[in-house]
Amino acid sequence: MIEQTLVLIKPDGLIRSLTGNILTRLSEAKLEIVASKMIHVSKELAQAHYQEHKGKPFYQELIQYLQGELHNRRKVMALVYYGQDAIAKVRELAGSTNPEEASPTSIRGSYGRIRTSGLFENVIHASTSAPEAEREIKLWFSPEEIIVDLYPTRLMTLEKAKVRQWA
Ligand code: 3AN
Repeated sequence: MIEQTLVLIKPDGLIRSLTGNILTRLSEAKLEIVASKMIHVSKELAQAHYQEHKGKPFYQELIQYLQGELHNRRKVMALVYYGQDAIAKVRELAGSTNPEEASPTSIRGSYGRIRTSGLFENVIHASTSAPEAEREIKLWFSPEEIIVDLYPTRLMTLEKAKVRQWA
């Protein structure tokens, strides 16, 4: 099935200069990158992304982690990968959530670690299912930022909208 999936290179991946290595590993899946950007992650975005974990013991630290507060690196690289069985292929290359259980040849097995607090610091995020991918891609990207039409859109006329342009 042709599908799309969200990948985040988290602040630990960025501060440890792993971006190139991670993208090289992901290129083994022979998928197409149809969107990419660097983004400062607000608390609201981090909470929305990890809404299913609200209330878990590691939730507060997880939000701080995605915002870059644990690594003093307040940004994340967000990408959308597109192609045949994209979700499963990227999850396979990413490896298990727990870096100690992840295959040693996977991205998380190679680069992930467990903090002394117990939080899994696992370098990347990858969507786990088509509904999750849809929710996450729509959360992180607007339709104009993606070079293929993934989901239905609607045209809206915004009046008095202020947009920033090059001076
Ligand atoms: P995945 O990122 O593999 O989809 P999720 O969505 O269950 O896994 O977890 C989101 C993030 O929360 C993980 N990437 C990891 O940083 C952290 N996490 C998940 N489960 C645990 C756990 N049991 N203990 C510590 N951290 C966890």
